[in-house]
Amino acid sequence: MNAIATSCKLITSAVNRAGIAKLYGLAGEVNSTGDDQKKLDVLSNDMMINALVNSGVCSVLVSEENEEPIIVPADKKGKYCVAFDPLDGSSNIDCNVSVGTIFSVYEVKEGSEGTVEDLLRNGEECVCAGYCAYSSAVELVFTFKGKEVHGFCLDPTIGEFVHTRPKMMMPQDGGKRIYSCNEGNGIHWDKPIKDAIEFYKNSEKPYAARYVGSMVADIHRTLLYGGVYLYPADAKSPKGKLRMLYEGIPMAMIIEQAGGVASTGMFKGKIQRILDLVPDEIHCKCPIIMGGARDVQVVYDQYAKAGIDAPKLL
Ligand code: FDP
Repeated sequence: MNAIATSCKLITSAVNRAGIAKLYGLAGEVNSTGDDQKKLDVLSNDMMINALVNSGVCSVLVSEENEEPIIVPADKKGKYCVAFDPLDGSSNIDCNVSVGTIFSVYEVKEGSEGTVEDLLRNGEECVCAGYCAYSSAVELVFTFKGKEVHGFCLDPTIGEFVHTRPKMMMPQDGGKRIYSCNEGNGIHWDKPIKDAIEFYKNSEKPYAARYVGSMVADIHRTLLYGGVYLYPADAKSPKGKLRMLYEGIPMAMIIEQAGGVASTGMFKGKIQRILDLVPDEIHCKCPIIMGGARDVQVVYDQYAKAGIDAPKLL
């Protein structure tokens, strides 16, 4: 956690200086003075790998930015495996909209030397999950398996994360009526998802639409205000868009441990709990419907109307 917190501070500094230090743009570009320009997410990835490898407590790292897993050298190996997206929300980076870091942590299995198999396991076996939101303030939110969710705000005057949100819980009355999804994908959605969105819009108290397009920002708002976040499977993307190991599972663990619901919606023929999924490869995807029970139930009701077996949450 120290290595992750340090990485988040380093990334904060890079995000804050990105415009001035010319960190926007594509990796591989050469800037006006002929120096290699480093894209912000490549830089964030390098800093996170460096901090985690040198922490001495990790064996295997999986990053959104690296096709292959990173196996930590024997002299620095430890008992944890970390999957992360160093800078999530890449389409928002260059226009200074909120972005974030997401991570999940697993323990190396007994007798294992530390291989990718240590991460390809049921979401229930994740021991720690969290995210850091880089926005008007920097907030680190995490939880350990079976424990409460806690939030920390980075105090820039002392460079430390201060415990500002103990025992975070989603609003238990459902909170604000907000639905959050990329409606531009609506044409590809199945009927129950289309009907659920129509329900939100046309209910007696119509819901507000809010979609930043950075998962960390959208989930952070859902956690604090309530509502529902959806990136469902659809005809174009039958597995959804978001990555299971460093988006779906960690956010599901946080939402559930804060009293919410984290579902795949209809995925591979049935409605599943995200934390029951087992990734079949490190960068695999899963659909996501997560938020308060009141609002996830709306989606389940539409599935039930379509004759699909759907849970009753309320
Ligand atoms: P991005 O493509 O900008 O990296 O991780 C993927 C992600 O961002 C999420 O952070 C975000 O919620 C989602 O994709 C946005 O996808 P759409 O642009 O398709 O809405």
